[in-house]
Amino acid sequence: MLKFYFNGSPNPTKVALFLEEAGLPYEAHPIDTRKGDQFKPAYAAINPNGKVPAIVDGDVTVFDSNAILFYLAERTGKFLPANTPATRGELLSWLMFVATGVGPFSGQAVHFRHHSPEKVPYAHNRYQYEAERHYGILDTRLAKRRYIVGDTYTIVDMDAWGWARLVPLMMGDDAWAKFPNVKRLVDEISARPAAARAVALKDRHTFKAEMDDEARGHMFKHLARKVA
Ligand SMILES: N[C@@H](CCC(=O)N[C@@H](CS)C(=O)NCC(=O)O)C(=O)O
Repeated sequence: MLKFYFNGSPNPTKVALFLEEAGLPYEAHPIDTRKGDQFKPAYAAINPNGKVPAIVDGDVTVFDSNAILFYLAERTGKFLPANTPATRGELLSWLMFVATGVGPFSGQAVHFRHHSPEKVPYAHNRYQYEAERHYGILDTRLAKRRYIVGDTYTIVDMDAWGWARLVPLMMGDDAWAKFPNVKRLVDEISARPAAARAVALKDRHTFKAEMDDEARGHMFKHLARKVA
């Protein structure tokens, strides 16, 4: 059976959404990143990047949420737009936009807003600005269309949903007012039974809740190093 390595954070949760939507049977393997499970040798052999999510599907191993969504969509033929060259171009463009822009900038915006041990106004401003810019692009895209690519719900919507659910955590409680169309899509997806199951998956396991020195030691290894 497909093995899914996860915790309750945004990147694994979008993969959980796909697995639940597609009805694919899977074994859930918790990786407690606040306890350092991501660096254990058995998991490092699956994901050398030391992050979640990853999957092992028979003799196929895939890490990175975006790669996994694409792999699973191609493997099952589900949640892809119509297969025309033009739509494929859009699919790849928007998938990579989420993978290389929305995801990383969202992560850094959350980091410098909530987790940075020192206040760094320049970094905070840069990542808030870039997060806002990326969600603004998605919002404009969604102003005239129901889904990000094609006419149907696809992996690109799932990909964006993973982080977009956390817009208020990322940019403040009133941030949704700036992105009404993204909010509409997030609300539509979150109302799906598969999304409720994906979000609830983390509750079947007890993950370390505290972001204490142990957790920071595992997740923010740069703290132990001073670069020139
Ligand atoms: N590009 C990767 C990023 C994965 C990632 O940053 N995962 C976070 C959780 S959302 C993680 O594992 N953090 C633990 C750590 O940094 O040690 C993906 O989309 O899967």
